Amino acid sequence: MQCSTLCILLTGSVLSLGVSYTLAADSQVIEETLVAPPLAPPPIHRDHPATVVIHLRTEEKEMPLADGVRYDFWTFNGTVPGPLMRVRQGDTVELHLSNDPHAHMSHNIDMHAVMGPGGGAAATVTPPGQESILRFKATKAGLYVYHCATAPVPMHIANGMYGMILVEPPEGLTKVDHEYYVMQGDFYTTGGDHEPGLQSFDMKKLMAEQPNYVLFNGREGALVGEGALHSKVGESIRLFVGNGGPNLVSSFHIIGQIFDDVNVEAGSLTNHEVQTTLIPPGGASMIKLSTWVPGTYLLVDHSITRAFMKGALGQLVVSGPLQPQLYQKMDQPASSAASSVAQQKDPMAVGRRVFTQICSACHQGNGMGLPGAFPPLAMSDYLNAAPKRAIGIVLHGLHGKITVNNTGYESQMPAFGGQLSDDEIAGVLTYVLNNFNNQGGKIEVDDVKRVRASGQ
Ligand code: HEC
Ligand SMILES: [Cu+2]
Repeated sequence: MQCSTLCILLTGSVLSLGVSYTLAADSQVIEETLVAPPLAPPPIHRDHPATVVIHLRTEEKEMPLADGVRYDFWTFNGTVPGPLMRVRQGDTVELHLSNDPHAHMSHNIDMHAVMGPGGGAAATVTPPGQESILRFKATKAGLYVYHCATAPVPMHIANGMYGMILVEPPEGLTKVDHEYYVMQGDFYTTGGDHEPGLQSFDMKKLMAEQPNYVLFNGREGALVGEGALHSKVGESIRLFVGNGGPNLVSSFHIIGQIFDDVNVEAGSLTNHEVQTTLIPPGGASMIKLSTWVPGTYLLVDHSITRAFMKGALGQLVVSGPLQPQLYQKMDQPASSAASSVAQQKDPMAVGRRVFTQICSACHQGNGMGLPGAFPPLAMSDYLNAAPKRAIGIVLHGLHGKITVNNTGYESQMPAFGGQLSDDEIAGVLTYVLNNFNNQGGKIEVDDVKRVRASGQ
C-alpha cells in the first residue's frame, strides 16, 4: 500500500533527528472503542502510557441536513462530526484510516494533535478501498480538531469531514456528571434555504463564505428534542465544543447559563465565569458548567441569525425541582398603576404578554415556528382542530411525533404549568387563537382549572 512506504519514511526521519523516544509500540496496546456524537468516550484511568489503536473509516453518505433536506455528506465513521477520540498525554496513537471501497475519491487526515508535517495529511492519503496507518506520539494535552485535508480542502470540510481528539493530561480531567461532544460547521447547498429534497454542494456560496446552514453536529435539530443534552439540577457538565468551519467563527453561548470554566481555545489557559466563548474554525473550547435551575436552555452561535435562521441551535434540558431562591417569576408588583391592574384582567393583554415573554422564544414572534424544531402556531391545523387540547400541552409540555400543517415534528416542548397561572394559560391560548390567522375562539379560565385538576 502507498501509505506503508510513506509512514516508514516518516518514522525513519523522526528517528534520525535524534528525538529521544521511538515510536515502537508501548507494552500495553489498547483498541479504542469509539462512540457517536454527542457522546464522548469515558475518562481514562490509566497511570502509564499505552499504544492506542484507533480505526477511522471515511465514508461518503447521504443523510438528512434538516427536516426534509438531504445531503451527500463525506464523513469519518458515518457521522458529522466524526467520533471523539480520547487518549492520554504520552500515549502512542496508531491511527488506521481506511477509505470505503465505494468512495469516489481519496481522503486523508490532518490531526491538530500531531507534531509533524501536515498533521499527518501526506502520510495518510488513502484511495478508495485502501488503508493508511499513522503512528504518532500524543505529546501535548488538549482538545484538537482533525479534518480531511484533501484538495479542495474547504470542500471536504464543508461536506462534514472533521472531528476531534482529546488528549487528557496524565492526571486526567476533573470529574463531572456529564460530558458531551458538539461541533459547529457551515454548509453550502445549491437549493434555497430549507428547500426540500437532495441538495448538492454549492461552490459559489462557499467562495462567498455565505452558508445557508450553520449547524451543530451536522444536522438542523441534531441536539433538539430527542437529541437534546440532559442534566439535573445541581449537576455539572463538560462540553467538548469544536468548530469544523470551514469558514465561520463561532460565538458559542448557552442562553441562561454562565460557564464556570473555559479552557480558552482548548489550551491550558482557563478562564472563569464566561458568557460567550469564541471558537475559530479548526479550533475548540473545553467548557465546564453547573446546572442550577430546571428548564430548557438553548445552545447557540450568538451571531444569532445563524441560531434562529440557519440552524445553529441545540437544547440542554435540565430537570429537577424549581429553585425559587435562584429564579422566580414575580407577579406584577402591587404598586403598579391601576391601568395595568385593569390590563391584567384583560385576557388578550395577559395573553400577549405571556406569548411575547415565553412562547415566542420557540414558536417565534410571528407564530411561524422554526422548521425542524418548533411547529407553527400560525394557521396551525393541529391547534385549530382541538383548541382545548392545547391547555394540556401548555400545562404539561409535549413530547413525541406530531404533524402540523403536513410537516412532522418530533421534538419536546417543556411544561409551563408550574410557571403560568390559569389566567395566563387561558389568556395566551385565547390570544393565539385570535391572532396569526387562526380560527378564533376563547379558552376560559375554568377550562384550564378543570384540565389542571384532572391532571391530564
Ligand atoms: C422551548 C420551546 C417552546 C416554548 C417556549 C413553547 N413551545 Fe409550544 N411547542 C414546542 C415544541 C418543540 C412543540 C412540538 C412538540 C413535539 O414535537 O411533540 C410545541 C408544540 C406546541 C403546540 C402544538 C403544535 C402546534 O403547532 O399547534 C402548541 C399549541 C404549543 N406548542 C403552544 C405553545 C404555547 C401557547 C406556548 C407559550 C405558553 C409555547 N407553546 C411555548 C416548543 C415550545
Ligand atoms: Cu476528504
